[in-house]
Amino acid sequence: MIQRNPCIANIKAGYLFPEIAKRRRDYAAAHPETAQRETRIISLGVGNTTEPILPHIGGGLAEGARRLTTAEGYSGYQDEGLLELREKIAAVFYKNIAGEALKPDEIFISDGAKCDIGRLQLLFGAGTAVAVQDPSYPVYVDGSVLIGAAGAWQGSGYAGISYLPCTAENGYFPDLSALPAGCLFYFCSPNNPTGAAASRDQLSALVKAGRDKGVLIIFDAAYAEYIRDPALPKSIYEIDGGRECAIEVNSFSKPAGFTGVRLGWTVVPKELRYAGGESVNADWARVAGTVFNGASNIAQAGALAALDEEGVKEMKALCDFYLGNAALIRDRLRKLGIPCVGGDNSPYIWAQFPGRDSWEVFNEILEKCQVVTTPGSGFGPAGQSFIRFSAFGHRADVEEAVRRLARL
Ligand code: PL4
Repeated sequence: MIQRNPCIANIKAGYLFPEIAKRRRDYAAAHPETAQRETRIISLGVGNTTEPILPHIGGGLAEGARRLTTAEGYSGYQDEGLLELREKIAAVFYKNIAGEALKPDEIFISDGAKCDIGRLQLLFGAGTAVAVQDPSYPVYVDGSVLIGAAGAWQGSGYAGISYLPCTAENGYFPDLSALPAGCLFYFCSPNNPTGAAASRDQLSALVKAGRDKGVLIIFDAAYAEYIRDPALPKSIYEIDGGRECAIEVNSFSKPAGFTGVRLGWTVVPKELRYAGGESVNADWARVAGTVFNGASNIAQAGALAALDEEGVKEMKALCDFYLGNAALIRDRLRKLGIPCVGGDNSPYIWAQFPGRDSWEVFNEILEKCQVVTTPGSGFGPAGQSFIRFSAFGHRADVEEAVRRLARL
């Protein structure tokens, strides 16, 4: 018989979000009253968009689908993504970057940020030292385990991963002196799950540490369009030197409601080199061209519409809507005396329940309020005692959920 990839044996059973979905199903099965409207379960758990795609962007998607039915408009594989889309992403999302404008061949269209985070690990392989913000989006760590860059679970973390705590004490920004030289460092801003958006000074320190220590940063900017404070950078390339040390992944999922449409992009600047001097950009073109067959043409047509003036307004309106939900959640938690951060430049609120176990608090909120959340410990050891509240939800559901939180 064929041997199993030994790395799979290292990964803990149950990826965080399916585990939450399972607990929700189990609770519903044991409580038939949750089938009633008044007692139904409301999810502030997974960060999944709920609102319809807005008309201009939706029109782009519909027109993209229609064109495929015509002889003049039909297109097949679009491996590296439409040139027009790559140019428009550079012009709209990267107009404030330091130095020269991004070139289309530095922007790779994908089917979403998560998919590229997984594929990017092929560039570095099994021997790579990996560091993460702790807590962080689980894909960085779980993907590293699957590719063999990290070893077995050791009680509170995986062997071979450097967890850099991001806590109330350090303002949810890690101590960069603990960053190992020559590692791959996953950094997310605005952060999932803490909601912290790094300042210009913090990102300048990150870029300096990256360059001084020969660290390659994977900068996850999936929530950049939620930044409302104009002083906060939306891209690592707004910082001088960012192009020499960082790959950036991003997505239309959260600003345009494309979680189910699937469209993202990855920026790999030409300046990026490995220790041996080889081009990371050239390798990524080779790797992505081998294991990925291009994003949906319909999704790309939608993304083009999202980058029109009207589409940009729609993306802002959608993010503002979810930020309105975030404010409702944060204000209610604060009124209840539960310490929390985030929700101002991000759709996540990070709430602390000192001395408690995250899963125990998750269960209590589910049982007393019929509200699903995400336990902070699922994002890393420093997430213990925290709960993440997601602001993705219908307004009426969020209002009802925050009313119920008074039962805690
Ligand atoms: C649940 C920091 C959510 N099944 O949609 P994509 O692939 O372009 O972006 C995914 C993504 C990338 N980067 C960050 C993210 O937070 C996310 C989405 N995270 C969450 O609740 O944390 C959805 C998670 C989904 C999953 O496993 O990713």
